[in-house]
Amino acid sequence: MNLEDILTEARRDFAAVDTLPALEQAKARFLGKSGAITEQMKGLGKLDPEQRKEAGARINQAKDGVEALLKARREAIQAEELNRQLAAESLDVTLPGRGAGLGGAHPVSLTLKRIESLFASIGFAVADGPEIETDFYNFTALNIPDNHPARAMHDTFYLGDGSLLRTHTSPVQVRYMEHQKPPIKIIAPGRVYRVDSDATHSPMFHQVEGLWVDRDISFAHLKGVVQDFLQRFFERDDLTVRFRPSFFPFTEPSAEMDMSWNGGWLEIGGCGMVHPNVLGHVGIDAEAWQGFAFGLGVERLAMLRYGVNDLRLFFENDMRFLKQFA
Ligand code: 2NM
Repeated sequence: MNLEDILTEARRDFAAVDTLPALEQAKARFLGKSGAITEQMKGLGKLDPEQRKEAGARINQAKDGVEALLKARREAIQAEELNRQLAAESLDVTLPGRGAGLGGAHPVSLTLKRIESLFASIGFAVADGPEIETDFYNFTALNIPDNHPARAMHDTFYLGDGSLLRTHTSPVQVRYMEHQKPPIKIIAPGRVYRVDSDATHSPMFHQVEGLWVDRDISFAHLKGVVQDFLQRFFERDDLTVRFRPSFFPFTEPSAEMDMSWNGGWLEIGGCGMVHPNVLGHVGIDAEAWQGFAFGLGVERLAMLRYGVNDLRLFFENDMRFLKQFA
């Protein structure tokens, strides 16, 4: 092959490839160990010195030509690859965004808000306090002494350092009574924790407890407050409540509360007159003051109001469920 043809062929072969590895293979056909240029070099030995010098110069010139073609093609391929990459990675910053999804309050939060506003309308303030509590506020101050079997009833999460997750919101009321003189009229809504987890129990759930301490507060006031609340909460004027005798260490007497529901009765919470020992712990004279207290389950109220049949739906955070409350 003459040098002219080699250059023509190199130009054509280099133009035919469009990747760097393929270009390297094409290069070998001209500059490799048995490439066309290399073969030309090998032929020089057969020439006499005069011809060899001249032929050598022409071969070197052709070699420079091939290398120049190679360099130009290599740079072109690199530029093409860069352009391809830039095109693939490009993004159109002028495209409209997807838009922010509109969220909504969780049904338990909606229920807490409704509870707070209904109690606020009859003069109850909202109190809160720590979810990590001491043994004293969660138990002792509530007339549940050390080693009392009532502590086992509460399935407490202990935190190792002697603190615990509150099992009810009563410690909020204890702390409030420590610092506020009667009359006291508060609700304490919030998270509470118990070692309990199955279809109808969550280890974290919400309670709202109410407390009204004043002179001559009686069970009749308790019944009036709770019945009025439930009637307004469920928007049912004919709703009634009844009490069944029960026991809590922090109230005496104590009762379970039922409300009328679809022709029957549904247990809805517990209540009682605050035990004189509890008032004593916070320095309130039980001869001069009486109080009632009650506790309601917030998820229970939310399930009944919204017709939710499985407690676990409140904690799974499935968007198909939550969207229905937006
Ligand atoms: C209930 C049932 C009965 C209650 C008692 C107190 C406090 F702190 F005043 F003593 N707060 N809440 C109470 C009483 C809670 O829940 C089922």
